Amino acid sequence: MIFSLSQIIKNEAVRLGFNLVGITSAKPHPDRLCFFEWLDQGMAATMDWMYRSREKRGEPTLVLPGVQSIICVGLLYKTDYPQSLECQDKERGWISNYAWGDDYHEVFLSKLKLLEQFIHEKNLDVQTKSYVDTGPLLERSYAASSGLGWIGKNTCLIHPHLGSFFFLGEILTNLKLEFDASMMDHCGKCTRCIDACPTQALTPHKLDANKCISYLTIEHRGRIDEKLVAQVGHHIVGCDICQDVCPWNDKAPCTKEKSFEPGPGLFNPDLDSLEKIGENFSEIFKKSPIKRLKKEGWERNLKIVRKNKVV
Ligand code: B12
Ligand code: SF4
Ligand code: SF4
Repeated sequence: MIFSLSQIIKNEAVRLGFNLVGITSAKPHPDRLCFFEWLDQGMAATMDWMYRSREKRGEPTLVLPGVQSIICVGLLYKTDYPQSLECQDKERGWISNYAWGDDYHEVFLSKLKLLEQFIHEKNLDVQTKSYVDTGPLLERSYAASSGLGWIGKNTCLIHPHLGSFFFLGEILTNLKLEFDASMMDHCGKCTRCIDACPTQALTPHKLDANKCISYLTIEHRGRIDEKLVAQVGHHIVGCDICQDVCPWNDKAPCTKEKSFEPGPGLFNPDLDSLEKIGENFSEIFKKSPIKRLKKEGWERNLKIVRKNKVV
C-alpha cells in the first residue's frame, strides 16, 4: 500500500505515542474574531501576553511566512486517580490533574521534536515550527478544525472517545498536506459544566478568566479579590470541575505516559504536609508546571485554602 506524506506523518505521530493527530489549513482562523471580542471584553484579565500577541494567534503566517499546514496532536494526561469532586476532605487541598506529573511542555515538546525531525528527514526544503502552549496560536480552534474534537461549552476541546483531559501541540509547516474534516458539536442541551462552575465563570463557549479559579490560582499575581476567595475552595493549583462533570470524560481512557502520574504527595495533599514546601519551592517544582505559580502564588493559595478549611 502506498501512503501519502500526510498519512506517513500521522502514522509516525501515533508511533511516538500521541493519542490524536489531524491536519488543517494554516489560513487565518475564523474564531479569531471571537478571540478579539473576548480580549476587548477584558476576559483575559491580566494575561497581557495574550493582548500583545493578539494578531498572531489567529494568523500563523505572521509567525512563519509561507506556512501552509498545521499538524495538530493531542496527548492524554488523565490517570486512574479519583476526580476532584470525589475528594472533599477539608483537611486536604486539590492540585489539578494537569499539574500532577512532569511539566507537560517538556514531555510533549520532546516527542513533538522527534516528529519534527522525522518530517525534516523526509523533505529537505521543509520549514517547521513546533508549539505546546509555547507560542501565539489559537490551539483549540486549529485543533478543532483538524478534527481532533469539538470545543465544548466549557471551552475545552473534547473528543468523543478520549474526553478532554489531553494536551495540545502543533507543528506549523510550509508543506502542503491533506486536510482533515472538523467534527460536529456533541454538547447538545447539556449545561453541566456551566451549572457546576463555582464562580459562574462560564457562559456557553466562553470563559471569563477574571472569575476562573484556574486563572486566579495559576496566572493571577498579587491578591485575589475578597469576593472570590471563598469560591476558590480547596484549589491550590488550577481547577478541574468543568471537566470532571463533563459526561464525555466518564469513560475516557487513561494516559500511558508515566510522567503524568502524580508526583510524591501531590494527589489530594494533606495541607499540613505542604507546610514546609515554600522554603524549597523552586527545587521541589523545578520539573513541574507548578513552578509557574512562583513561591508567592503557591503560598498565597495555600493561605486561602487553609482559611477556607475553617470557614
Ligand atoms: C489562556 C489559557 C488559559 C486561561 C483561559 C482559558 C480559556 N478558556 O480561554 C486559563 C488560565 C483560565 C486556562 C485554564 C485552563 N487551561 Co489553558 N490555556 C490557555 C491558552 C494559553 C490560550 C487559550 C485562549 O486562547 N483563550 C482565549 C479563548 C477566547 O480562546 P479558546 O479558549 O481557544 O476559545 C476558542 C473557542 O471558544 C472559539 N469560540 C468562541 N466562541 C465560540 C462559540 C462556539 C459556538 C464555538 C464552537 C467556539 C467558539 O473561539 C475561541 C478563540 O479561538 C491555551 C494554549 C493556546 N495557545 O491556545 C491553554 C489551553 C487552552 N489550556 C489548557 C488546559 C489543559 C487548561 C486547564 C484544564 C488547566 C487547569 N486544570 O486548570 C484549564 C481549563 C479551563 C477551561 N475551562 O478552559 C489546554 C486545553 C486542552 C484541551 N483539551 O482543551 C491548552 C490548549 C494548553 C495545551 N497546549 O494543552 N487556560
Ligand atoms: S476551571 Fe473551574 S472556575 Fe474555571 S471555568 Fe472551569 S469550573 Fe469554572
Ligand atoms: S459538561 Fe456538557 S455542556 Fe459542558 S462541555 Fe461537557 S457535554 Fe458540553
